[in-house]
Amino acid sequence: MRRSPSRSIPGPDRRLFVRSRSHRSLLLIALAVLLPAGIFALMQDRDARPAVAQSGGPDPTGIELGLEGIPGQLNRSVSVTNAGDGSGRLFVLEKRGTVRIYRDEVQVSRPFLDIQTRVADDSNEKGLLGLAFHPNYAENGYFFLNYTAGRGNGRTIVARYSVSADDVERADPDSEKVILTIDQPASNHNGGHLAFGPDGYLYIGTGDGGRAGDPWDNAQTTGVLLGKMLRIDVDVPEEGPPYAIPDSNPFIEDPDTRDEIWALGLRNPWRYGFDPATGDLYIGDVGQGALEEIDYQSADSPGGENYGWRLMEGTRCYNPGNGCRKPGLIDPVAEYPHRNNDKSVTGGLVYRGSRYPGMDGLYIYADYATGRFWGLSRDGEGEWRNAEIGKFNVLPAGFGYGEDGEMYIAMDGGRDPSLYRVIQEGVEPVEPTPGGPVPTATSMPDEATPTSEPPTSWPPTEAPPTATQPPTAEPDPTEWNLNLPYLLRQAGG
Ligand SMILES: [Ca+2]
Ligand SMILES: [Ca+2]
Repeated sequence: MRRSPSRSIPGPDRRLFVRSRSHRSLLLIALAVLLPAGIFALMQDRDARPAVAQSGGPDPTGIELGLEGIPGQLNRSVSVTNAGDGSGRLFVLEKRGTVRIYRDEVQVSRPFLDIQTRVADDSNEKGLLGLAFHPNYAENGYFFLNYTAGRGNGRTIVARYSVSADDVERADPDSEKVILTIDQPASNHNGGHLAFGPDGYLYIGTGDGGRAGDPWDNAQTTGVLLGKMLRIDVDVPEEGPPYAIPDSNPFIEDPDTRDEIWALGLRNPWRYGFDPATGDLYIGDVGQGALEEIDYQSADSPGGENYGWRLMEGTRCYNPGNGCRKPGLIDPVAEYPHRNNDKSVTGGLVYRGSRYPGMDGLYIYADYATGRFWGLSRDGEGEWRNAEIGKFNVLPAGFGYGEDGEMYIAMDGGRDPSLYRVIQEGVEPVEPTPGGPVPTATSMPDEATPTSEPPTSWPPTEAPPTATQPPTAEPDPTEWNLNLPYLLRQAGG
């Protein structure tokens, strides 16, 4: 049944602005001192979208990416992010249903959250897939999860959780408030990522529902939430509906289109992210059998983009095989073919750290199956440039920022290390200046897992990767990524 968020709720833009203005001002002052300008931009009032990106970024040609491993035991880690609370901690998602903390790049032994009993990960694309902390987490303790529940086809659940009242290293597993549920018609293509935009709204990427070729035409069907980018307002009164529709959503006047929809025509937007300096959105949309693509949306976009699937796969007609183009379809800004085992794009992020100024403004993304990385940016004329910048023996599953603006990547597969920090090979890093963000000790040091090894540069000791959880579903030959053991063998080289 169609959810009908109360349109009588006052306009979300105005309400949040008024309600939290004083808190926000204090927070902004504190953050202005603590955080690099890029992260600060993310915290701006939602009414003030960031300025449009100036075109021009580093030429990816000639940039050599490096990865520095951060030791720790992770089981199928798929995402990494920070809480924006000044603690400097990293939070890593494990697909089976746990969230783990790294403090000062050292793994804390106890999980932040364990909801394995609620999460169904009985096939490879199911599980605990996305995590986003509320922009005001430091004040309200809220964070949001995207996971699948129920065996078989199952359903997607987006839910809010809270940190414990008395322990910053523990979330309250009983605090779940379900925000949105989407029934899944097949076990694959569940999207899974979550991200707050610079406007303060929650962006939810949904897959087309699954199987191959979008047999239900979900991505182009505007009456369903599958195959879309959704945009909702979670800052609503506790007693009312769990979310509201932003007044500026593009289809609220269209009775045939769900109000939650921000953009459509996506197949499986497994990972996406906003440039913290500009507010531009980059979406990695996993392709069918031929092309992987990066979709782009400028910060000043009013929404409503149609990224083409299943009419098109990348820049080619898919269904129909000819004459698929119709007005308004948006081509990707970069694509790559299935070749040399490249099979599934993991959308990345724009590097905005302070250690490698030569990569400032470079969008970095990867192929999950081969560990090949590319850099993407625009030249002074606004033309997109794309180049391979590295290839590593890893399965890149999710990119995230540390609180200091540096970029981290969670790798699937269960090896130690499975978490990496991005560096620029052959370039001496600019060390953080005193007075920069300082991680705050808020727990006893003995809660941290001692590690015997400092972070190691790639390659680490060559222990073969092990599939800790063989998928139970029969691999569909058209759906390569159900076959994890195969990929792990590939990555093991
Ligand atoms: Ca599905
Ligand atoms: Ca597309």
